[in-house]
Amino acid sequence: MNFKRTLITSALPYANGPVHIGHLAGVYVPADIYARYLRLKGQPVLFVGGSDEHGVPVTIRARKEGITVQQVVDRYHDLIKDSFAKFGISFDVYSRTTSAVHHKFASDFFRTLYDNGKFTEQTTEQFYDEETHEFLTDRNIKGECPHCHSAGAYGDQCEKCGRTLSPDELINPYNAVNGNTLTKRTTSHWYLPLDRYQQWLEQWILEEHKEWRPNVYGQCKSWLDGGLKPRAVTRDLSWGIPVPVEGAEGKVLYVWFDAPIGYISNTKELCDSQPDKYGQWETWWKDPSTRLIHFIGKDNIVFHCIVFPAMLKAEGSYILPDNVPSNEFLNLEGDKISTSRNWAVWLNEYLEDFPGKQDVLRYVLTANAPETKDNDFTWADFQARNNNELVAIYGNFINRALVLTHKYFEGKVPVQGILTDYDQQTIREFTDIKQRIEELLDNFHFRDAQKEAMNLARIGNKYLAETEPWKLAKTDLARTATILNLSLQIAANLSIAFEPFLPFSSEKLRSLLNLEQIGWDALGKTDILTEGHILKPAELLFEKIDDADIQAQLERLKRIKKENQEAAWQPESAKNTATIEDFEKMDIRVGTILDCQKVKKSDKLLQFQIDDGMGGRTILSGIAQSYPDPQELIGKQVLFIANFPPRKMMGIESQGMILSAVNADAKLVLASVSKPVKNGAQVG
Ligand code: B3M
Ligand code: ZN
Repeated sequence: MNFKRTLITSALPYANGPVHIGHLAGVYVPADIYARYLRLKGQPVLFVGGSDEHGVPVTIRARKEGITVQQVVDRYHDLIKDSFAKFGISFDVYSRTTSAVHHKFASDFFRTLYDNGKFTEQTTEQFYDEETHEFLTDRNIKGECPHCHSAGAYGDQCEKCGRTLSPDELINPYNAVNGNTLTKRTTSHWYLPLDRYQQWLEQWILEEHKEWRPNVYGQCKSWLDGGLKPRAVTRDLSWGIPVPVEGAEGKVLYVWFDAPIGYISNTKELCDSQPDKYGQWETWWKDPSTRLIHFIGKDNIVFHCIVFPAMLKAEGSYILPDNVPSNEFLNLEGDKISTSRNWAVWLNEYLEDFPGKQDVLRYVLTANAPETKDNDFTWADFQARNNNELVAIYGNFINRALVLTHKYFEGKVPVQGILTDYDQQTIREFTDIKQRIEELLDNFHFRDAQKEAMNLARIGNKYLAETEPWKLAKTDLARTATILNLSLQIAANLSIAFEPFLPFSSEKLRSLLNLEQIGWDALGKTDILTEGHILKPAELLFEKIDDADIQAQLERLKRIKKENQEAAWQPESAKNTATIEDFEKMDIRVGTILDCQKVKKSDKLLQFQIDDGMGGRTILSGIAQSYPDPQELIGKQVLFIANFPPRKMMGIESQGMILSAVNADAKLVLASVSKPVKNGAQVG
C-alpha cells in the first residue's frame, strides 16, 4: 500500500502532574523523531498531542491539593505543554480534552454509536456513599485486604501484598476520601460489546499485523486468547463529558472512551482553524491513503490496539492504526518511576538544573530507549554518554573541522582536490549510513538509528586522525584543503542525520556552518558546502558535565528515597505468641555505659563496658552503623538481657544483649529508662 500522508499521535498524558523522563523516553521523543524524520523527507505529516483532562487521577490530585479539578488541569496542561515545547517535541497541535471542540466531538461520537445500536446496557450493583450521593470508583474505595489483612487496601489493589482486588472482596469497605461506610445501589451503564469484535480483531491484528513489535503483538494475542468481554464506556462521576442520552444524568463518558477520540477532535480543531495549511480533518482520519501511527507506553496497548479500533470500526467511517510502536518502561536508578513517590526526573526541574541541555537528555533517552524491554536511566550513564559520546566524539569532530578551517583557510570552505583511495573509502562508509538510518527509522528502531548517526561522527574523527591535516598544512596545503573540505561535508551530513534526534544541536551546527535547513535527501552527499562558503567562528557544540552536577542529582534521589521509606514505614502488627512464663525467663536489667569502642576489623560491632551493679560486664552489640561516634554513648543508661550465656565474637566474649529499637530509617536506637535508675535494677 502506498501512503500519501502520515498521521502521528502520541498518548495524551493525564494532566494530574508534570511530565517526567519516562514519558519522554517511552512516547514523546520517539514520536518526535519519527515526525521530524518524515518532515525532513518532505512527506505530509501531522503530529497530534494533547492533555487527558478527565478521569479519576485528576480528581484525586485536586482533592490532595485542595483546589478544583479545573484548576488542576489548567495548571498541569500549561506545565506539560511548556515542557514539551522546550524539549522540541514538534506537535502540530497540542490541545486538551476539556476543550469545547472535544466535548462536542466525543459526545457526538458516543451518540452515533448509541443511535446505531452499537452499545449494550447492563445494570449492576456498585458501592454508593449515601451522604455524598455518589457511586465510588474502585480507586476511591478502601478496606481490609482479604489476603494479607492489612488495613487501607484499595478497591483495585492491595499495595501491601500487591494482589489485584475488586471492591467486593474488601472487608469493611469505606469511602477513601471521607471514611464513610458504603452501601450498594444498582446503576446502569453502556457497554461496548468487545466480544462481537473478537473475530475481526483476531484477523486484523494476529493475521494482518504480524509486523507489530513483539511486545505489542504478544499483549494483543494474550487479550484475544483470554476472550474479550463487553467493557463499560460510561461512569457515575461528575467530572467528564456528560452521557448524551436522556435519563443519564450524573453519568459521564469513561475517560478511556473520550481520550482517544481526543486525537480526532484535536486534529479537527487544528484543521478547522487553518484549513489552507492542514486541509480537512477527514482527510487525516478517513482517507485510506493516510497512515495512522500511535506512539504509546505499554500500559496503553490494549486501549489502542483493541478498544479504540473497535470503537472506530463500530462507527464505520474511520481508518485504523497501521502500527502502534509501544515502548516498555524506563526505570530510574533501578526503581520503577512513580509520580506519587516523586521517584522521577521531572522535565521542568531538569531544565532548571541543566539549562540548554535538552538534546543531552533526548540523546541519552534514545540511546537507552526501552524499545524491547524495560530499561534503566542512571545519572552515571547520563554523564558518561554526554562526556564520552556527545562531547568526545560528535562535538570534538565538529570543533576540529571548524577550528582547522579557520586556522588554515580563513574560515572559508577550501577546494576539494583530487580524492585519494582513502577519501573514496571514507565517502563510501558514510554514504551507506543514509540507507541504514532510513531502514531503522522506517521500522521504528530509534536507538539503533541514533547509533548510526553517531557512527558518522566516528567516521569523521577517524578520518581526521588518520589524515592528520594539522601536520600536512605546513607541507601540502592542497591536500589539507581536500581533507578539510571532506570533513566539513561530513559535518553538514551530521547536521542532517542528527536533526530528528537532536534538533537543537543540529540547528546550532547549521548556524556554525552558516547553512539553511537542508532536506534528508542531501544526506550522503559530498557537495553540500560549496567552495568559498564562509563559516561562522567555531563554538563548542556540547559541554562536559561535571561530577558535582551528577552528585547533586544523586543526593536528591537519596533524600527522596529516605523520605519515602520513612513515610511508608508502618509497625508490624504484634503476633500473640508469648506467655508470661516466656517473659519471666528473661532477666532484663538497667546498666550504665562506662566505655564504648569500635571493634577492630568489624564495621558492625561496638564493644560496651557496662556498670551492671554486679561488678561490670562486657557486651558486644551490632549497632556501629547507627552510632558513628560511640563515645557519645558514655554515661547513658541502657537495658540489657543479663542471663544469656556468654558468647564469643571476633575473639571477645559478650555477656548479654543490649536492647534497641529499630527506627523507620532502619537505624537502631538504644532503649533506655525515662529517669535515672540504680544500675542492676530489674525490668519487668
Ligand atoms: N492518559 C494514560 C496515560 O497517561 C492516558 C493515555 C490516554 S491516550 C488516549 O498513561
Ligand atoms: Zn494484601
